[in-house]
Amino acid sequence: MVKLLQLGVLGLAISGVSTALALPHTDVTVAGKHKTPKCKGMSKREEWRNMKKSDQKDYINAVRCVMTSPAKLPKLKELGAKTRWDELVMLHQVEALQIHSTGTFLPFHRYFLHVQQFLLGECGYKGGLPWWNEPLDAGKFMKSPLLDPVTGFGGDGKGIGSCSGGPFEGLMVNIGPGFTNKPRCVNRKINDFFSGLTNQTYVDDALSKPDYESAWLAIYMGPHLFGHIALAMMDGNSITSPGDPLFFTHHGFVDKMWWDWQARNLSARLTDMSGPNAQLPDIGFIEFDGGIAKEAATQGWGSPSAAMLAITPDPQKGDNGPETTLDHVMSSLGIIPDATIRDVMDIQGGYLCYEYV
Ligand SMILES: *[C@@H]1O[C@H](CO)[C@@H](O)[C@H](O)[C@H]1NC(C)=O
Ligand SMILES: *[C@@H]1O[C@H](CO)[C@@H](O)[C@H](O)[C@H]1NC(C)=O
Ligand SMILES: [Cu+2]
Repeated sequence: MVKLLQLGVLGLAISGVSTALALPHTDVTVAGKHKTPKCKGMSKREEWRNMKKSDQKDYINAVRCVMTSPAKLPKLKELGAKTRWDELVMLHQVEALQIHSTGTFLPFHRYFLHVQQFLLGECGYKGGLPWWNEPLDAGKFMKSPLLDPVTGFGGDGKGIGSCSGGPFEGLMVNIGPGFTNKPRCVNRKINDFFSGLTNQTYVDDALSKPDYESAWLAIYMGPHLFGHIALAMMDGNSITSPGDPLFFTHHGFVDKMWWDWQARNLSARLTDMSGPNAQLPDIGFIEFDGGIAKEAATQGWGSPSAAMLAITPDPQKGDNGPETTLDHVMSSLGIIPDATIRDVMDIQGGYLCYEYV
């Protein structure tokens, strides 16, 4: 432990020096400011409370539009998707056992936000995605401007079904919980003990990790998980929590942590990828006891149907083995074209063009 800590401090000291030495790489400047000629327009991801009121409104209206636009993809409609938003949630549901507790967790969710942005674009939204700086609200999510019932994403869930109300009042999500599909309101239940654990201490801990293997695990088991438990979005369900639009601001925070970690040693970390590409049957979700089969019962989410399995991508596609590589192919089940992990390693690499501000 002590050894690791010392190494961490040493790593930071070295990092200051080497950034200065890295100047000859013309496409890399200091501390996360990564300029690349591959991006023409740069999408700005602003922290929610720094956005203009009118931009916040545009974003919420675009989300409502996706939630009320009819589903388009025949295979997803057959499985129960009624809206474009349902298709997005179903993508996360179908692939749930290969995108959580795995090396693909961070790249897939980066791609998933890109898919969400594409769908918002169908509704005419041209702005960037908001992200949520959760440490600012640690221990007091209840009072966060994001949970404002009028100007935010609706509030803490109320009454039967824990509906969030606010801008999503009356809208239904038809995917979930788990591998079942039942219409539900946007719902959540805030717990400010767990929101306290989204504080800077755990963010800093994750950012100090020396390699991707330890970084994804620390992000996943730390701030990512604490935020999910604190919000209990969509019945607190790990498989279909993206039904609640707040999911995407939480995952903006998660994605930014990965990018901030990458930016500390960009030359090495634009290619650092590892970890399993699917859950191990005996382990399942690492945050729960028991393997995949036991969790299906204890978490009450059941198992994917045969029809669902028939459209589930091969988690080893591109990897040709059980280990996640840069060639790993990510699929959105036809919402947008497939992409590889290599495509999303750099948020300004051409396939993606955005910055956190
Ligand atoms: C960046 O990563 C490379 C490869 O792991 C390593 O050799 C180098 O020392 C790292 N630089 C810093 C500043 O940590
Ligand atoms: C974060 O929460 C942990 C656990 O309650 C606590 O030990 C730590 O001091 C907190 N850090 C900050 C920066 O508040
Ligand atoms: Cu997820």
